[in-house]
Amino acid sequence: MLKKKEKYVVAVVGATGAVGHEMVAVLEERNFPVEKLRLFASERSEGKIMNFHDKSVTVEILTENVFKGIDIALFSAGAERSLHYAPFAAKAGCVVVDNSSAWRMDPEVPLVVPEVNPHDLKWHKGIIANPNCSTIQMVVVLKPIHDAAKIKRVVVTTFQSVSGTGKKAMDELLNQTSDLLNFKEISPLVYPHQIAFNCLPQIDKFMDDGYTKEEIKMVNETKKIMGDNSIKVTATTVRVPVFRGHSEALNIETENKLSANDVRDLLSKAPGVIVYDVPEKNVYPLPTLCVGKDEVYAGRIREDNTIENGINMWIAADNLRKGAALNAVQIAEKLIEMA
Ligand code: 25A
Ligand code: L14
Repeated sequence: MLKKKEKYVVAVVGATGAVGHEMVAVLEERNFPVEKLRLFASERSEGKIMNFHDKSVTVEILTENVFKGIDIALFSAGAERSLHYAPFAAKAGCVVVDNSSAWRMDPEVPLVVPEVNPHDLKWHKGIIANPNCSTIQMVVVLKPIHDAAKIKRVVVTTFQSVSGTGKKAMDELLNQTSDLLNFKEISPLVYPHQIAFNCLPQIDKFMDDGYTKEEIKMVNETKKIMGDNSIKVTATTVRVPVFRGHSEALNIETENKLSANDVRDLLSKAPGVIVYDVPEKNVYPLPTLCVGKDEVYAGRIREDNTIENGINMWIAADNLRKGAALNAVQIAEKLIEMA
């Protein structure tokens, strides 16, 4: 459990990665009460300097023994590192907010989006999981709809940017685009196919039933965060040649009737959501719009007349912020509030 203090010793594990960088930026931007910031990565990054509030912080190598004296550690160094190191951190009295998939479905570990289930933070045992980026932005809009009209089923298709995979994937999209425009040969490294000028209906590995792990994550994590196993979710997750910002097409079936205007009204009052929906002026959410923003943008809100109670909408959010770093920092802020 976190003890109440004026300021905290905070660590970012995987600080040099795409999400890690954003974690440091968000801690600074939100003026998180940091007594001391410690940054960890692999030996590849040892000695690198990163800035935090005009101070230089040197990146250290992550080992099992670094966690003594650290109050809060934000992890984003991949699932393997989280599986191995988070228990050492928890044992040393540090509260871990883990951005990987390692602990999310562990029944001993709360999976939290502060706008949806902050109450689940009460039962943590030292490790708290940050959900998958696509799940986070979806549940932020599902929650107010579920509370108002009980969701029966969601059909979601995602349009996910390459930054979710990390820096190497962003380099790959940039290099392939430039090479193809210059009539050069390309050879895919990070993704199984060319990502520039293409769409790949695969995110993460395939499972035996033909779904990808990313699709399964959206199904299971939604039920856990919403605290309701009866919500049916089916997903198709697609990688698109966008650097940053994930978009999703949602089809939502509810128990009780909601008009498109009811949904606009509910979402405009919901925390963390901006209704961005003026079709006659071509106003709808876009990845380019939501980069650097904290909220989930919702638009194209309309009734699905093929079922009794159905709503279609399009949402977009910054996957590195609300989908990862910001949600993790918001969890840490809630922990402080509750301490
Ligand atoms: O293991 P997974 O689960 O499959 O995760 C794979 C990748 O997905 C990203 C993350 O990429 C991770 O490496 N990722 C994981 N969870 C994510 C999530 N929820 C997620 N992305 C979004 N949402 P990343 O590049 O953004 O971050 C990697 C960070 O982890 C640090 N790290 C790696 N091994 C570590 C470690 N830290 C401590 N101990 C270890 N053993 C990593 O630091 C980075 O901060 P780094 O020092 O290894 O890398 C610094 C720079 O080098 C690049 N790089 C990475 N791998 C290689 C590499 N360069 C050359 N060769 C490599 N093999 C990185 O891009 C980084 O810029
Ligand atoms: O957090 O976009 O489970 O490749 C792992 C895959 C995050 C996105 C997670 C990607 C995801 C990532």
